[in-house]
Amino acid sequence: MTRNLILFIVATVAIGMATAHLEGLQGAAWGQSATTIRVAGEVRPLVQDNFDDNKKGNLWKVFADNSNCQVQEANKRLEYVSKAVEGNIFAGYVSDKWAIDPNHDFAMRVDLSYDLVTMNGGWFSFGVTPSPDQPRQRYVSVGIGCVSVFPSYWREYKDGYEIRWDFAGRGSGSALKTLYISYDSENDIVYLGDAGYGPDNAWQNLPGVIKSRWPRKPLYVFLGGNAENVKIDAGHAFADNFTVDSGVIVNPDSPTIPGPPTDPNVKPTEVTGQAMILPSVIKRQGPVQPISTFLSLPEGLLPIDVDETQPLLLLPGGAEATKRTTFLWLSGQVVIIASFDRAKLLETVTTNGETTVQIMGTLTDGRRFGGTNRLRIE
Ligand SMILES: [Ca+2]
Repeated sequence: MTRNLILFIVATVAIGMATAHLEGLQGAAWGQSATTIRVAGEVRPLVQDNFDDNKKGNLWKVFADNSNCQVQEANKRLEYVSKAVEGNIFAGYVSDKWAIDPNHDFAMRVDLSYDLVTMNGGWFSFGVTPSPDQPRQRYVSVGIGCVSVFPSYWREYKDGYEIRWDFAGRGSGSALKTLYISYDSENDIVYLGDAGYGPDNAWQNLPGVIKSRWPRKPLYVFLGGNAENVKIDAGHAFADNFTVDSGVIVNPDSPTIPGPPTDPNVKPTEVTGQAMILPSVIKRQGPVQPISTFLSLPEGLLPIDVDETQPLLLLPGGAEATKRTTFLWLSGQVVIIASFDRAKLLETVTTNGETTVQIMGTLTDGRRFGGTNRLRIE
């Protein structure tokens, strides 16, 4: 794309932005409705639950191996109760419609209490799993509990049939401990401990687990108890003050790869920008010119937030950009200028007249971004 054309598009769009809303588009970065979740970088903590409402909010889903154990919010905390039955039975909360992006560092903590002293084992732990429907199949966790009348800290990771664990005594002091999990994404190291975040506070380091084993999987958070033939009554094993202090929260239910959408009137994007598309009239019999697009993203994003390894698409038709340039515009907003061949659009839209087209791409945190505008086919 020539510099003159870029300047022309920029000037045209700058005028258009000042005088009109295109399709009424507004910046709409993804966020949960729960006031406790906020988009990364805006406010800390990102996610917090003190359980003081004594009822499960919309942050969580309940998972339980069977009806012999359960978690329940009571007494302003999350309590685990269990009957004494054979086997190792787990019940807990699993994050619902939110997860942590393993492509960024994160840090989270919780207060745990476990005051039984028994021969058989019982624990309360928290951690992350890439498998929200089967959270006991794959996870990294740390917790406290007791086995062989030995009150202990316990960390574990499981990946299918492979289970690795370690433990350390926690003495006869307070049953209430604050535990910390933090993650160095670049080096793929999980830090677990009871003193704080990072390597300086870690009781244990777990390298090569999260991204090496579960690449690009969003990490669901879980909090829960498990017991091996131990009767645990209410108040003996509980969690409180769960907090994600840093990280990038994603909505894992949204596809992270643009699908082959056919209806651009359906709003498929999670981050909506303003799009301009030139020419505004395409003549089927006219000269075969590329389609040029200009997309400005909501404030707060940076050029490095755009994943240029993922395709930028023009819909309908799904043509990939033949050229694309991303930069920070004078307004402080990210602007993406791109060129597309027109053939796929014309093949897909067979009827002449006004049609809505959309530009769609992906951010490095997995969210999709896009913008729509109208053009006329003749
Ligand atoms: Ca509480």
